[in-house]
Amino acid sequence: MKKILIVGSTGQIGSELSIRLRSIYGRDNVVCGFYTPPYPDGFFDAGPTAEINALHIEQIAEAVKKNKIDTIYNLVAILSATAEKHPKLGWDVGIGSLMNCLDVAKEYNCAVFTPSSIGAFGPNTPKDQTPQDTVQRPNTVYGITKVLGELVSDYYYERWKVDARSVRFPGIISSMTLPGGGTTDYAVDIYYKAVQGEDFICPLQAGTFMDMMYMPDALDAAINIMEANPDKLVHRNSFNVASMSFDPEMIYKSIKKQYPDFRMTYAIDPLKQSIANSWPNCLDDSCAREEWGWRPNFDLERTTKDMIEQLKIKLL
Ligand code: AKB
Repeated sequence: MKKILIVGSTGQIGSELSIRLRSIYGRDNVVCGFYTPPYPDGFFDAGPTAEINALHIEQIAEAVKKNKIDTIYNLVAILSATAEKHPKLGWDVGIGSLMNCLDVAKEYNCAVFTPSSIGAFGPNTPKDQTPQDTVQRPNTVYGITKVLGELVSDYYYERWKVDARSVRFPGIISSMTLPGGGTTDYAVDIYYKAVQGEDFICPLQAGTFMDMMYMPDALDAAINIMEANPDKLVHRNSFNVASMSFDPEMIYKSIKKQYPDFRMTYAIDPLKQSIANSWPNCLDDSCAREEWGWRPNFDLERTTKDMIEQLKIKLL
């Protein structure tokens, strides 16, 4: 049975990944690292926890040693739009947590998952069916940290056999914990507004296509890549994964089927728009499909149905 440490377990992905990992590997085999409030409801009763500032390597090492950890999920990052406003913070947090996790993994023989992102691509990358191996010249600090993360993770594998693997996440849609500071956050916010009976002001132009993914598929991706047979992996850091690509008009129409009176207007956020313009429209994920059997389950319509059901329970 794996013994897992999640560094950054209280954010959008961590709050749901911890529940899924505990359901697979057992409550006591998943240690949730926490640092910044707010903490999810019942966080401290749900299983083992450890206070970890990811920039303090000795705190990660201590949790790994004490709990005999063999797999680290490093989910610490400052998302794209916030990182553009605070580039040094984006760099220090993204690279600091990555290097600390890799160095601890090297010393204690752990596997490491650190998400990459569609943000690891840039304006010169082919926009449609973006290949697995292609130009990666992002023009955001977030994207640069993600490319560096991919390269240095492969380096630790080649040089020291650290079992580092990852996927390039698209925008993740989920109902439990809000994302914060991302370019793709609008695709979560829009559902909250619809369910709360409010109008939605969209920060991105109609026609801005990006890959998106519903949380259950994102969790499958993060878990299945770490369970994949290493003999079958040609790539490691990092795999394109995709399930749906849409623009603001498409998600709006999907929600309007259930809320015919729902209204969306536009007030473009120039920073987010320029980041979105530099990212691909849709990725080719055939390598993930071939090398470790990646298959998503949620398209836009299924995501909309489930998101609205979950948010009605949460908000009404
Ligand atoms: C962001 O928008 O910054 C993230 C991402 C796509 O990596 N959601």
